[in-house]
Amino acid sequence: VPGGIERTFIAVKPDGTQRFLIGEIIKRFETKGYKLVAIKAIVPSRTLAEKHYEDLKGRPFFNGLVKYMTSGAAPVIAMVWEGKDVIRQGRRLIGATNPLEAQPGTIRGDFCISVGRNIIHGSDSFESAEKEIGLWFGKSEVIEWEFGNAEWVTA
Ligand code: DGT
Ligand code: DGI
Repeated sequence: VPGGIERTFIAVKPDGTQRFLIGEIIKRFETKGYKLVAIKAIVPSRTLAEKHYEDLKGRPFFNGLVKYMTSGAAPVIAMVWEGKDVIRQGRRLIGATNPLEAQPGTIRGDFCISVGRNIIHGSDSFESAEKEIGLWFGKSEVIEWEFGNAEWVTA
């Protein structure tokens, strides 16, 4: 439901971790007004990465994408963020998949130049958010908590 409280899966990819962008990315979601309800550093298995990207199976870049996500050269920082319209707003904060089309001011627009090293992932729909949160996190890893200042963020 647009306007509703949603959860989305956001991941800093290994290139974002290598480039010291974890804090910057967390800061953008946090200062926007979203609530971090789960986070972990993880080197995904091949199975997890392939399930995560199953829609892209058959694309010429699929194997390279899975290899880059699973290499272990740096962990993926997997997160769940919660708040009003966070799925669509998250995609807006992230910017277009291809950094050439990502507007300056967006995460990809500000910090990367290559679609194959675009530093961050964000769920693109309610359905993919549900699927991805379930793939990357167990139920007990997602923490329910309330902002003390909620009325100053949402009205
Ligand atoms: P999303 O939001 O993660 O589902 O991705 P979209 O909606 O931005 O893009 P989608 O699902 O239509 O296409 C998947 C990815 O595949 C997209 O990021 C760009 C890439 N892609 C799409 N068409 C082509 C193509 O013809 N050639 C290549 N190399 N890549 C393509
Ligand atoms: O949800 P997004 O990450 O914005 O984009 P997506 O789900 O369409 O694609 C997933 C990832 O696949 C994307 O972040 C980077 C990679 N990718 C997409 N298109 C290409 C690509 N990688 C390469 N090397 N070349 C592509 O054309």
